[in-house]
Amino acid sequence: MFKRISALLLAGLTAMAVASCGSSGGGTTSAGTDGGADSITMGFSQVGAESGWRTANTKSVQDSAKNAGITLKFSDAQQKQENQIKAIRSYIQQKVDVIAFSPVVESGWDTVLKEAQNAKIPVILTDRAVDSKDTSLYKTFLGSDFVEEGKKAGQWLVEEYKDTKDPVNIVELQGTTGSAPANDRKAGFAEVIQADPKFKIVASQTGDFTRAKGKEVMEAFLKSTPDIDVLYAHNDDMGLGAIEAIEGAGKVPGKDIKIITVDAVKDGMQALADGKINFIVECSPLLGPQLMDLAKKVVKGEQVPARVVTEETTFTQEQAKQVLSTRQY
Ligand code: GYE
Repeated sequence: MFKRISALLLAGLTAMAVASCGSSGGGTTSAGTDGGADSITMGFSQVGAESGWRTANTKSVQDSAKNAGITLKFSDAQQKQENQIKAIRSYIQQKVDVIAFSPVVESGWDTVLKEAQNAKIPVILTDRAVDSKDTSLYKTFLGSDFVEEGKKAGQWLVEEYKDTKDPVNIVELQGTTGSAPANDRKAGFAEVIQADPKFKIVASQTGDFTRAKGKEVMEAFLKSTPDIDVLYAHNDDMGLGAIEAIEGAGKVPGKDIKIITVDAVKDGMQALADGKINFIVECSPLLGPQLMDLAKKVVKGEQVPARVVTEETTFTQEQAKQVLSTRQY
Protein backbone atom coordinates (compact mmCIF):
# COMPACT_ATOMS: atom_id res chain seq x y z
CA MET A 1 0.00 0.00 0.00
CA PHE A 2 2.69 2.46 1.09
CA LYS A 3 4.68 1.57 -1.96
CA ARG A 4 1.70 2.27 -4.20
CA ILE A 5 1.02 5.64 -2.59
CA SER A 6 4.62 6.76 -2.86
CA ALA A 7 4.75 5.62 -6.48
CA LEU A 8 1.61 7.66 -7.21
CA LEU A 9 3.05 10.64 -5.35
CA LEU A 10 6.25 10.40 -7.34
CA ALA A 11 4.34 10.19 -10.61
CA GLY A 12 2.32 13.25 -9.58
CA LEU A 13 5.40 15.25 -8.66
CA THR A 14 7.12 14.33 -11.92
CA ALA A 15 4.06 15.42 -13.88
CA MET A 16 4.05 18.75 -12.02
CA ALA A 17 7.72 19.27 -12.71
CA VAL A 18 7.23 18.58 -16.43
CA ALA A 19 4.19 20.88 -16.57
CA SER A 20 5.98 23.74 -14.85
CA CYS A 21 8.94 23.36 -17.21
CA GLY A 22 6.82 23.61 -20.30
CA SER A 23 4.34 26.27 -19.23
CA SER A 24 6.14 29.60 -19.30
CA GLY A 25 5.62 31.74 -22.38
CA GLY A 26 7.96 33.49 -24.81
CA GLY A 27 8.51 32.04 -28.26
CA THR A 28 7.89 28.45 -29.18
CA THR A 29 8.39 26.27 -26.14
CA SER A 30 9.00 22.56 -26.21
CA ALA A 31 9.29 20.61 -22.99
CA GLY A 32 12.31 18.41 -22.44
CA THR A 33 11.89 14.67 -22.21
CA ASP A 34 13.28 13.93 -18.74
CA GLY A 35 11.75 16.93 -16.94
CA GLY A 36 13.19 15.93 -13.54
CA ALA A 37 14.30 18.30 -10.79
CA ASP A 38 17.70 18.77 -12.41
CA SER A 39 16.34 19.42 -15.90
CA ILE A 40 17.78 22.45 -17.68
CA THR A 41 15.91 25.31 -19.31
CA MET A 42 17.70 27.07 -22.17
CA GLY A 43 16.69 30.38 -23.72
CA PHE A 44 17.81 30.46 -27.36
CA SER A 45 17.68 33.59 -29.49
CA GLN A 46 17.99 32.72 -33.16
CA VAL A 47 19.01 35.23 -35.86
CA GLY A 48 16.01 34.60 -38.09
CA ALA A 49 15.00 32.33 -40.96
CA GLU A 50 16.99 34.04 -43.71
CA SER A 51 18.56 30.99 -45.36
CA GLY A 52 18.52 27.23 -45.81
CA TRP A 53 21.46 27.13 -43.40
CA ARG A 54 19.44 28.90 -40.72
CA THR A 55 16.45 26.56 -41.12
CA ALA A 56 18.71 23.52 -40.72
CA ASN A 57 20.40 25.13 -37.71
CA THR A 58 17.07 25.82 -36.00
CA LYS A 59 15.95 22.23 -36.54
CA SER A 60 19.25 20.93 -35.18
CA VAL A 61 18.93 23.05 -32.02
CA GLN A 62 15.28 22.07 -31.44
CA ASP A 63 15.80 18.35 -32.09
CA SER A 64 18.93 18.20 -29.95
CA ALA A 65 17.28 19.97 -27.03
CA LYS A 66 14.52 17.37 -27.09
CA ASN A 67 16.98 14.49 -27.27
CA ALA A 68 19.06 15.94 -24.44
CA GLY A 69 16.00 16.49 -22.21
CA ILE A 70 16.60 20.25 -22.21
CA THR A 71 13.57 22.56 -22.15
CA LEU A 72 14.01 25.07 -24.94
CA LYS A 73 12.56 28.57 -25.06
CA PHE A 74 13.13 29.57 -28.66
CA SER A 75 12.72 32.96 -30.31
CA ASP A 76 13.32 34.22 -33.85
CA ALA A 77 14.76 37.77 -34.05
CA GLN A 78 13.99 38.33 -37.73
CA GLN A 79 17.56 39.52 -38.35
CA LYS A 80 17.20 42.42 -35.85
CA GLN A 81 19.60 42.98 -32.98
CA GLU A 82 16.97 44.83 -30.93
CA ASN A 83 14.75 41.74 -31.00
CA GLN A 84 17.63 39.58 -29.78
CA ILE A 85 18.36 41.96 -26.92
CA LYS A 86 14.67 41.89 -25.93
CA ALA A 87 14.63 38.08 -26.04
CA ILE A 88 17.77 37.82 -23.90
CA ARG A 89 16.30 40.24 -21.33
CA SER A 90 13.14 38.18 -21.17
CA TYR A 91 15.18 34.99 -20.64
CA ILE A 92 16.99 36.73 -17.78
CA GLN A 93 13.65 37.70 -16.25
CA GLN A 94 12.37 34.15 -16.60
CA LYS A 95 15.53 32.94 -14.81
CA VAL A 96 16.44 30.31 -17.39
CA ASP A 97 19.47 28.14 -16.54
CA VAL A 98 21.47 29.03 -19.62
CA ILE A 99 21.18 31.45 -22.54
CA ALA A 100 22.46 30.61 -26.01
CA PHE A 101 22.29 32.90 -29.01
CA SER A 102 23.62 33.47 -32.47
CA PRO A 103 24.42 37.20 -32.58
CA VAL A 104 23.16 38.79 -35.79
CA VAL A 105 25.99 41.39 -35.77
CA GLU A 106 29.29 41.45 -33.87
CA SER A 107 29.04 44.74 -31.97
CA GLY A 108 26.82 46.16 -29.26
CA TRP A 109 26.31 43.26 -26.85
CA ASP A 110 28.24 44.29 -23.73
CA THR A 111 25.33 45.81 -21.80
CA VAL A 112 22.92 42.90 -22.14
CA LEU A 113 25.67 40.32 -21.61
CA LYS A 114 26.63 42.13 -18.41
CA GLU A 115 22.98 41.88 -17.29
CA ALA A 116 23.07 38.12 -17.80
CA GLN A 117 26.35 37.88 -15.93
CA ASN A 118 24.94 39.88 -13.00
CA ALA A 119 21.96 37.51 -12.92
CA LYS A 120 24.49 34.62 -12.86
CA ILE A 121 23.09 33.07 -16.02
CA PRO A 122 25.81 31.55 -18.22
CA VAL A 123 25.80 32.52 -21.90
CA ILE A 124 26.95 30.41 -24.85
CA LEU A 125 27.58 31.96 -28.26
CA THR A 126 26.63 29.69 -31.12
CA ASP A 127 27.49 30.09 -34.79
CA ARG A 128 28.49 33.80 -34.74
CA ALA A 129 30.93 35.74 -32.57
CA VAL A 130 30.69 39.07 -30.73
CA ASP A 131 33.51 41.63 -30.57
CA SER A 132 33.24 42.27 -26.80
CA LYS A 133 36.67 42.85 -25.25
CA ASP A 134 35.51 41.23 -22.00
CA THR A 135 35.47 37.53 -22.86
CA SER A 136 34.22 36.63 -19.37
CA LEU A 137 30.78 37.78 -20.60
CA TYR A 138 30.25 34.37 -22.24
CA LYS A 139 31.42 30.86 -21.40
CA THR A 140 32.26 29.58 -24.83
CA PHE A 141 31.80 30.18 -28.54
CA LEU A 142 30.75 27.21 -30.69
CA GLY A 143 30.87 27.63 -34.46
CA SER A 144 32.83 27.74 -37.69
CA ASP A 145 36.03 29.56 -38.53
CA PHE A 146 34.66 32.01 -41.10
CA VAL A 147 38.07 33.48 -42.00
CA GLU A 148 39.21 29.97 -42.90
CA GLU A 149 36.08 29.55 -45.07
CA GLY A 150 36.91 32.76 -46.96
CA LYS A 151 40.47 31.55 -47.46
CA LYS A 152 39.28 28.23 -48.88
CA ALA A 153 37.11 30.13 -51.38
CA GLY A 154 40.11 32.26 -52.36
CA GLN A 155 42.42 29.26 -52.68
CA TRP A 156 40.07 27.56 -55.13
CA LEU A 157 40.00 30.71 -57.24
CA VAL A 158 43.79 31.06 -57.29
CA GLU A 159 44.11 27.43 -58.42
CA GLU A 160 41.32 27.75 -61.02
CA TYR A 161 42.99 30.74 -62.70
CA LYS A 162 46.61 29.73 -62.21
CA ASP A 163 47.30 29.47 -65.95
CA THR A 164 46.12 32.93 -66.94
CA LYS A 165 47.66 36.36 -66.59
CA ASP A 166 44.51 38.17 -67.72
CA PRO A 167 42.55 40.18 -65.18
CA VAL A 168 39.88 38.25 -63.27
CA ASN A 169 36.91 40.48 -62.42
CA ILE A 170 35.12 39.38 -59.28
CA VAL A 171 31.81 40.56 -57.82
CA GLU A 172 31.06 39.80 -54.19
CA LEU A 173 27.71 39.32 -52.47
CA GLN A 174 28.34 39.94 -48.80
CA GLY A 175 26.30 38.55 -45.93
CA THR A 176 24.47 40.71 -43.39
CA THR A 177 26.42 43.93 -42.79
CA GLY A 178 28.33 43.81 -39.52
CA SER A 179 27.85 40.06 -39.03
CA ALA A 180 30.84 37.87 -38.19
CA PRO A 181 30.46 35.61 -41.25
CA ALA A 182 30.25 38.60 -43.62
CA ASN A 183 33.27 40.32 -42.08
CA ASP A 184 35.39 37.19 -41.86
CA ARG A 185 34.49 35.55 -45.17
CA LYS A 186 35.34 38.83 -46.89
CA ALA A 187 38.65 39.18 -45.02
CA GLY A 188 39.80 35.57 -45.54
CA PHE A 189 39.02 35.69 -49.27
CA ALA A 190 40.71 39.09 -49.75
CA GLU A 191 43.83 37.93 -47.92
CA VAL A 192 44.36 35.01 -50.30
CA ILE A 193 43.58 36.73 -53.62
CA GLN A 194 45.53 39.90 -52.91
CA ALA A 195 48.76 37.99 -53.52
CA ASP A 196 48.06 38.31 -57.25
CA PRO A 197 46.98 41.71 -58.65
CA LYS A 198 45.15 40.11 -61.61
CA PHE A 199 42.29 39.38 -59.16
CA LYS A 200 40.07 42.43 -58.86
CA ILE A 201 36.95 42.79 -56.77
CA VAL A 202 35.04 45.12 -59.07
CA ALA A 203 31.84 45.33 -56.99
CA SER A 204 30.91 44.23 -53.49
CA GLN A 205 27.59 44.70 -51.71
CA THR A 206 25.43 43.07 -49.10
CA GLY A 207 22.69 40.65 -50.12
CA ASP A 208 21.71 40.08 -46.48
CA PHE A 209 22.18 36.30 -46.81
CA THR A 210 18.81 35.98 -48.61
CA ARG A 211 17.91 34.63 -52.03
CA ALA A 212 15.71 37.62 -52.92
CA LYS A 213 18.38 40.19 -52.08
CA GLY A 214 21.06 38.11 -53.79
CA LYS A 215 19.03 38.20 -57.00
CA GLU A 216 18.30 41.91 -56.74
CA VAL A 217 21.92 42.92 -56.12
CA MET A 218 23.24 40.61 -58.84
CA GLU A 219 20.81 42.19 -61.31
CA ALA A 220 22.29 45.57 -60.42
CA PHE A 221 25.85 44.23 -60.76
CA LEU A 222 25.07 42.82 -64.21
CA LYS A 223 23.78 46.22 -65.35
CA SER A 224 26.56 48.33 -63.86
CA THR A 225 29.58 46.07 -64.31
CA PRO A 226 30.61 44.68 -67.68
CA ASP A 227 32.85 41.62 -67.87
CA ILE A 228 32.10 39.77 -64.65
CA ASP A 229 34.21 36.60 -64.53
CA VAL A 230 33.47 35.37 -61.02
CA LEU A 231 30.81 35.72 -58.33
CA TYR A 232 31.81 35.08 -54.72
CA ALA A 233 28.65 34.85 -52.58
CA HIS A 234 28.97 34.55 -48.81
CA ASN A 235 26.21 31.92 -48.76
CA ASP A 236 24.38 29.49 -51.05
CA ASP A 237 21.07 31.32 -50.90
CA MET A 238 22.46 34.57 -52.29
CA GLY A 239 24.29 32.53 -54.94
CA LEU A 240 21.02 30.80 -55.89
CA GLY A 241 19.25 34.16 -56.20
CA ALA A 242 22.14 35.45 -58.31
CA ILE A 243 21.86 32.42 -60.63
CA GLU A 244 18.31 33.52 -61.49
CA ALA A 245 19.61 37.02 -62.27
CA ILE A 246 22.44 35.66 -64.42
CA GLU A 247 20.08 33.40 -66.39
CA GLY A 248 17.64 36.30 -66.71
CA ALA A 249 20.43 38.31 -68.33
CA GLY A 250 20.98 35.53 -70.88
CA LYS A 251 24.25 34.28 -69.40
CA VAL A 252 25.20 30.79 -68.27
CA PRO A 253 25.96 30.46 -64.54
CA GLY A 254 28.97 28.26 -63.84
CA LYS A 255 30.39 28.95 -67.35
CA ASP A 256 30.09 32.62 -68.37
CA ILE A 257 30.34 33.56 -64.71
CA LYS A 258 32.00 31.15 -62.29
CA ILE A 259 30.36 30.97 -58.89
CA ILE A 260 31.78 30.22 -55.44
CA THR A 261 29.50 30.06 -52.40
CA VAL A 262 29.61 29.01 -48.74
CA ASP A 263 27.30 26.65 -46.73
CA ALA A 264 26.63 23.51 -48.81
CA VAL A 265 22.91 23.22 -48.09
CA LYS A 266 20.98 20.83 -50.33
CA ASP A 267 19.77 23.42 -52.88
CA GLY A 268 23.31 24.75 -53.18
CA MET A 269 24.71 21.25 -53.62
CA GLN A 270 22.08 20.53 -56.29
CA ALA A 271 23.14 23.65 -58.23
CA LEU A 272 26.78 22.58 -57.83
CA ALA A 273 26.02 19.08 -59.15
CA ASP A 274 24.09 20.69 -62.04
CA GLY A 275 27.13 22.77 -62.99
CA LYS A 276 25.60 26.15 -62.09
CA ILE A 277 27.88 26.69 -59.09
CA ASN A 278 31.58 25.81 -59.38
CA PHE A 279 32.74 25.40 -55.79
CA ILE A 280 31.16 25.39 -52.31
CA VAL A 281 32.92 25.82 -48.99
CA GLU A 282 31.03 23.88 -46.34
CA CYS A 283 29.71 25.54 -43.18
CA SER A 284 27.89 23.11 -40.91
CA PRO A 285 24.60 24.20 -39.31
CA LEU A 286 24.34 21.02 -37.23
CA LEU A 287 25.50 22.63 -34.00
CA GLY A 288 22.67 21.37 -31.79
CA PRO A 289 24.23 18.24 -30.22
CA GLN A 290 27.46 20.03 -29.24
CA LEU A 291 25.50 23.01 -27.96
CA MET A 292 23.44 20.82 -25.62
CA ASP A 293 26.57 19.08 -24.30
CA LEU A 294 28.21 22.42 -23.59
CA ALA A 295 25.02 23.72 -21.94
CA LYS A 296 24.91 20.77 -19.54
CA LYS A 297 28.52 21.38 -18.59
CA VAL A 298 28.30 25.13 -18.02
CA VAL A 299 25.14 24.73 -15.95
CA LYS A 300 27.02 22.27 -13.72
CA GLY A 301 29.85 24.80 -13.46
CA GLU A 302 32.30 22.56 -15.31
CA GLN A 303 35.14 24.04 -17.36
CA VAL A 304 34.58 24.13 -21.12
CA PRO A 305 36.97 25.23 -23.89
CA ALA A 306 36.67 28.95 -24.71
CA ARG A 307 36.32 28.13 -28.40
CA VAL A 308 34.87 25.06 -30.12
CA VAL A 309 35.44 25.05 -33.89
CA THR A 310 33.22 23.06 -36.23
CA GLU A 311 34.90 20.66 -38.66
CA GLU A 312 34.18 21.38 -42.31
CA THR A 313 35.17 20.51 -45.85
CA THR A 314 34.75 21.83 -49.42
CA PHE A 315 32.92 20.47 -52.48
CA THR A 316 33.66 20.44 -56.21
CA GLN A 317 30.96 19.62 -58.79
CA GLU A 318 32.04 15.96 -58.93
CA GLN A 319 32.03 15.63 -55.14
CA ALA A 320 28.57 17.21 -54.97
CA LYS A 321 27.18 14.58 -57.37
CA GLN A 322 28.52 11.84 -55.11
CA VAL A 323 27.14 13.09 -51.79
CA LEU A 324 23.93 14.81 -52.88
CA SER A 325 21.58 11.88 -52.21
CA THR A 326 22.76 11.54 -48.61
CA ARG A 327 22.81 15.26 -47.78
CA GLN A 328 20.61 15.78 -44.71
CA TYR A 329 19.80 19.46 -45.11
O1 GYE B 1 26.39 30.96 -43.69
C1 GYE B 1 24.21 31.92 -43.76
C2 GYE B 1 23.30 32.28 -42.66
O2 GYE B 1 25.95 32.52 -39.54
C3 GYE B 1 27.11 30.76 -40.58
O3 GYE B 1 24.15 32.72 -41.62
C4 GYE B 1 25.86 31.52 -40.50
C5 GYE B 1 25.42 32.15 -41.81
C6 GYE B 1 25.24 31.19 -42.96
O4 GYE B 1 22.29 33.07 -42.98
O5 GYE B 1 23.56 31.15 -44.73
